[in-house]
Amino acid sequence: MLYNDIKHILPEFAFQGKYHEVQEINSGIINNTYHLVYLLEDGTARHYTLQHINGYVFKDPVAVMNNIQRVTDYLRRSLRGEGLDPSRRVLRLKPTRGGAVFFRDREGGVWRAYDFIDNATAYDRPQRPEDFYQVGRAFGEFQRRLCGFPMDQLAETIPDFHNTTKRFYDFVRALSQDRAGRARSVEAEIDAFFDRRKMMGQIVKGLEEGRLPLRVTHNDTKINNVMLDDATGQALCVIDLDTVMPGSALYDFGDAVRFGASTADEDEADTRLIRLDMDKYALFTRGFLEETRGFLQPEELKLLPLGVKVITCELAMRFLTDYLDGDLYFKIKSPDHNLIRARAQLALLRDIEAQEDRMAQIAASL
Ligand code: GN1
Ligand code: MG
Repeated sequence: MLYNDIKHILPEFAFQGKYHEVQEINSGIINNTYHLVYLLEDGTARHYTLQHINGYVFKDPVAVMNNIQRVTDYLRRSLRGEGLDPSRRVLRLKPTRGGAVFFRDREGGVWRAYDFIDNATAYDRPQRPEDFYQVGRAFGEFQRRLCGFPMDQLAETIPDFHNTTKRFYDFVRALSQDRAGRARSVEAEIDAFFDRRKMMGQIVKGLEEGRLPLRVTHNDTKINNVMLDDATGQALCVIDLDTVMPGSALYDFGDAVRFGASTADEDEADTRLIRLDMDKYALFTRGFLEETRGFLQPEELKLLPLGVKVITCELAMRFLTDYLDGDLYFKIKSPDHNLIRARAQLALLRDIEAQEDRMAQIAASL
C-alpha cells in the first residue's frame, strides 16, 4: 500500500496538522512523487508534495537541493522586487523537523517536500488552447527572471545533460555493449540516429564556439511542469527544478514544443497518430517570445526550430539507449516501453522535419 512506502518518512517533515491521505502523482518518469493531505484541528486541509529523489539519476542529491534553494530564493526576491506576491508563484521547500531541506533515510535515499500550490493544476495536455500560451509565458518568464543569476553558483546536477554529442557517444557505447541483447531488433532506429548525427551536434557546437550564449535554463520544460491557476487559467509557477543548470534557451523551447505540441502522448504506440500541431506550436511560441524577446539574441531566435529537432532526436536516442542498456534509467510500465517511446519520438521528429520551414516562418512572424 502507498501509505506503507512513506509512513516512516512523514514524521520527519514539519507538516502541519494530522496526516489524512496520500495519492501518487505519476506524470514524472524519474522520481517518486506523492500528494499529501493533512488536516488541521478546525478541519482545514494543508496540501504538500513529497518526493523521493531518484539516486541512480541524481548522483549528488545535495547539489540538487542546493541549486533549488538558491534558484527559488532568487526568484522570490525578483518577484518581490517588482512588488509581486511570490507565495503562489515560486516553489517553497517544506523543511524537516530539524530545519534541513531534505531528509536522508536509512538506505541513503533522499526525500524532500514542498508546500503544494493550492487551487492550481499541472496538466499533461493543454485543456484549452490558451493553456499552452500560458505555459510558453511561464518558461519564458523563468528564463527572463534568471538572466542575472550567477551561473557559477549552480552545480551541474546531471553533467552533460543536453550535450547531444556526448549523448550520441553514449548511445554508441550502449549499442556496442548490447547488454540486454536487443540491438539486432532495432536496426532501423539505429540508422535514424546515425543519419542525424551532424544535426544533433549543432547546438553544442554553437555553445562551444560562442555563437550561442549559455543561460540558466530549466532543461525539463514539459507542460506538466507549469502550475496553472484553476480560477484564472494563468500560469503561476514553474515546478520540477532538479535540472536547472547552465544550458541553451533552445533546449527549453525545444523540449516544451516536443512534449506539449505533439498530437499524441510521449509513448503513443500507434505512430500514425503522432504529429506536430502547428496551432499549439504557434501559441507556445507567442507566449515564450513575449517574455524572452527582449534578451534572446538573433542567432537564438533563428535557431528555435533547430531546438525542437535536436531535443526530440536527443530524447528518442536517450529512450533507445536505455532500452539497449536494459531499462536502467527511465521508469517503465512494460518491457518494450522505452522502445515505444523511442519510436514515438522518431515519428514526431519526422513530422517536425517536414514542417521545419513553417515553424521558422511562424517564429519570425511573432
Ligand atoms: C524525465 O520524470 P520527468 O518528467 O521529470 C527526464 C527528462 C525527459 C522526460 C521525458 C532528469 O523527466 O529529461 O525529457 O523524463 N528527466 C531526467 O518524459 O532525465
Ligand atoms: Mg523532471
